[in-house]
Amino acid sequence: MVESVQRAISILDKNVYQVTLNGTTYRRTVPSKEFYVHQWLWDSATHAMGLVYVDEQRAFDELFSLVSGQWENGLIAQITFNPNEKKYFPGPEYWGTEKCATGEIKTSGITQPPLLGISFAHVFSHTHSKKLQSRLLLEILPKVLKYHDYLKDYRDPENSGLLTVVHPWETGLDNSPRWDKPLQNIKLADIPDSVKSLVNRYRSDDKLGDPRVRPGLDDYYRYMYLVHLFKSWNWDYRVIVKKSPFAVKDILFNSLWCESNEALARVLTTIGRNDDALRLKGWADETRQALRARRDPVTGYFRDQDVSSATPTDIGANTIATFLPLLAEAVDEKDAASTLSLLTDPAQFWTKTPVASTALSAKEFDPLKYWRGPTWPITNLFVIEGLRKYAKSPRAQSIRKELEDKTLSMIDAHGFFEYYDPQNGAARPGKPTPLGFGSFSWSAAIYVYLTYRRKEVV
Ligand code: 2M8
Repeated sequence: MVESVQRAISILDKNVYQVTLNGTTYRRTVPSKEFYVHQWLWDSATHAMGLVYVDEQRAFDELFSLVSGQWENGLIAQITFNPNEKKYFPGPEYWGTEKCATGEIKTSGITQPPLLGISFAHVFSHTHSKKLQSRLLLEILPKVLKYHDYLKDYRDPENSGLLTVVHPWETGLDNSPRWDKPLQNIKLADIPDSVKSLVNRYRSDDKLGDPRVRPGLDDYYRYMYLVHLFKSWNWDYRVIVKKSPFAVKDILFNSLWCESNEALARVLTTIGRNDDALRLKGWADETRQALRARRDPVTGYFRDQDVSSATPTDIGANTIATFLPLLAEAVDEKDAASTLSLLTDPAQFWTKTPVASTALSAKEFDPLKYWRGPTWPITNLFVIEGLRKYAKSPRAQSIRKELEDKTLSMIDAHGFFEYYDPQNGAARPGKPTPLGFGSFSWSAAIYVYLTYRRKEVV
């Protein structure tokens, strides 16, 4: 264990890089040098949550860099680019967002699940340095709050309590079967040849990674078509949210939104900003209510909704997203037992190395394919923190402890990879199953986080 923590820290150390832009020097951690060579929003939010236990300055730096590319409208992008790297497609030249971020800082044009508020609150409450605490409040908190204003204003224009995501990459679970049907709204025949040939020429994930486990070519055509459309609408999010052919109320994204508002409200209360705290608490409450209504009483699954047309439709795929409402405390006490039974059902999610990202019983389940079955430390982290919320339930707490143990031993035994075979925990290399990219920062950060966090709370 101690040795693994050291190995985790050394991966986080190897994946850091420094860059000076607009006269300021930034230190950031990339997800994996094998492919993901830029800064990703929810990866970095996770890195900071682990780093704060071992290096407060680096946790601060991670967040400082993350908010540096904030757009004028408040958006914090999925990717903040490293100007010196080329291997990732689509790089900065494909987004047409030069006017949106500041000066030399280049970003993609979409966002990712709003874990940032949770990460900020965690880093703030675990930072001992007075100087860093005050820098967190002065230099980072205003930008995180502005990001939340952006999300509420632009992504929930109808004030439903649920934010809309407009790209599978915004969901973080890019290739989840939940998006198969909504993506069918985009007909391949409608995608211009220029977009397809860009993908054909420059796509790199299937060259650097194993094409058998990555999203399909048609998926990539659609991903890049959405980028092309948004660019043609000048990244005007009033238009994008109204017209995007992919528009979804995602359960996972909204559960994190709810808990991020709660977490920030706690920080705001601590520093005496009670009105702001109430505003965010109000958003959390309305989202929690709206999430509750997304539970299908027959199956117990929480259902995402396709809102790209005037008649919203429920999305049927059975995935790990259904456990995220635990984190938002949106699973009523009367329903908690059935959610826990679903989670621990060995025929669905509780595999040898749980939690499978797609139910074993689902027709789309594939133990090796990107977000269609493998176990990911990041989603396990959310399930663990979700179970922690149900403190009064001994069953929830014993499942949580078991999942913490299993997640740590999976990483201990197989190394710090992007994801793992849910049936045996296998990863790369030297294993029969080639999974994901290696030396992965968030697996390392989560290892550190879980190791320390379990010591501080009962
Ligand atoms: C994966 O997503 C990127 C696009 O954002 C990709 O496949 O190219 C996802 O697993 C996402 O959740 C993650 O943030 C990113 C970097 O780890 O990789």
